[in-house]
Amino acid sequence: MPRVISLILGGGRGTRLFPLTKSRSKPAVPIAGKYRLIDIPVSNCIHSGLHRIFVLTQFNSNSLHRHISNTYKFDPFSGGFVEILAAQQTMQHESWYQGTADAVRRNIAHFMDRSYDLVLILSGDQLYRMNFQDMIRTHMENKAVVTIAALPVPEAEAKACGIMRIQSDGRIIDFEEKPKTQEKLARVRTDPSWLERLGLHASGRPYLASMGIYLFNARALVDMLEASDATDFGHEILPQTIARERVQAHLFDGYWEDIGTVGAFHQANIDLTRDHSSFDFTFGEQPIFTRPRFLPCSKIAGATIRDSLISDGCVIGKGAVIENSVIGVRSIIGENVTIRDSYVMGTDFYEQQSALDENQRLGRPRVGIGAGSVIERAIVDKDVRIGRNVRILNDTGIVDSDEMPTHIIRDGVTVIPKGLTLREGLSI
Ligand code: ADQ
Ligand code: ADP
Repeated sequence: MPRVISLILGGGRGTRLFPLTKSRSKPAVPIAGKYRLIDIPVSNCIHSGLHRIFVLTQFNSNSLHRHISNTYKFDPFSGGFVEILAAQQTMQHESWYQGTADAVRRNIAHFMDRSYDLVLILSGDQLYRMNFQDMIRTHMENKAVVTIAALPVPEAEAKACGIMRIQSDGRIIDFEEKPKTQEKLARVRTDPSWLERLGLHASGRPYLASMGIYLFNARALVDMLEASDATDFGHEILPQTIARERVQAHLFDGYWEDIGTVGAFHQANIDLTRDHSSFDFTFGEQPIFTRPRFLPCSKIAGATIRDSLISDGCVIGKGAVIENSVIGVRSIIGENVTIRDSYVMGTDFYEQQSALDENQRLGRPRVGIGAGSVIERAIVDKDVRIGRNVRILNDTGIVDSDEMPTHIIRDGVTVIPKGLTLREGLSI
């Protein structure tokens, strides 16, 4: 059995998920009402029997640290751990990781003191289930130096991915990171019927995309990183390695979504509410783990709820209408509130009587969503105070806005940043 260390790339500066990453690191962003992004790759590792995991992130937020230390505990004899490696200023480096390869290079000392055979590198912003043992088998059987997980995608998605061409034995012979021009796309296109013969459902998906999941021979990875100053895997390390070494594709045909932008993140959450959603947190042989909480059942007074997920500890008032939405832990939703196509992340705490009295004295709304408010196509981050009769509708259909004092619109989704107060009657 090879000794494997898993590295989860927990995000660069987090600009694509801003403002969800304004006060927390990307792995700590809450998803699906009661989980955090980091739970997905960590759960996949645990189900694959890989219990030694580092999370590389730009900054270490309180919520990430608390979440990881309260959630992932291993039998002390197993040697398992989930540890955060946050970018930090040293004599040699400015504080930020300059890219994915730079993030790994700057942590070599942390993971190579234990003579691992293989390094599994994962993205922190993807929704999928995969048994990495299958990928390890592909890697070993083909005596590869690097193995890249790959799945077929349509042209619309190809431009945002690393695209490869392979031989019939799975060896990668060409790799183009995010091919933008028609000329580059044509060069890396693969006949779907040929991919079908390899066992993939590839109709209408003529591009074989990298899933951003890499398995490296540990020694080779360290040599590559130490011999160059390349900062990125997709743009530099992988294309350079293909010419010299055996780089293998591990073909994957299941559900996989990159949720690194506000639009994709919103859509992935809303998709979970569908009757036959492609990804399911509830069932399945490999549950996604998260932090256990001691929350009461949700209390719902005569609301109309369709195609929605309601997390633990919510209080939902009379006459509320909730459709195609995800309602996060401890959400307090007033009477006659309407929420559609939205992700309300919930709150970190319940306000006690003294806090409610203080709210009255200050004339500010309580944490939660005030009576009569209407919210559509939005993400309401945690601990937001929304007054009565607030309307979040983006009537004029703005796709991307500047950062406003109350909100920001990204990919047509209105995001209310964590902890903000929206006064009674406000209209967005
Ligand atoms: P992208 O996702 O666009 O493409 P990138 O922005 O490098 O590539 O992110 C990869 C992962 O690393 C993400 O989880 C990201 O948050 C994280 N990350 C980025 N910069 C980081 C930094 N400085 N420090 C720590 N973590 C960082 C990649 C591949 C493509 C592939 C897609 C699939 O480059 O080839 O097709 O993933 O989604
Ligand atoms: P979650 O419970 O969603 O996993 P956190 O662990 O980030 O999220 O949030 C719960 C935390 O919120 C508590 O552990 C506590 O530190 C913090 N918290 C609790 N009560 C309050 C409060 N009244 N004001 C601010 N933060 C609080």
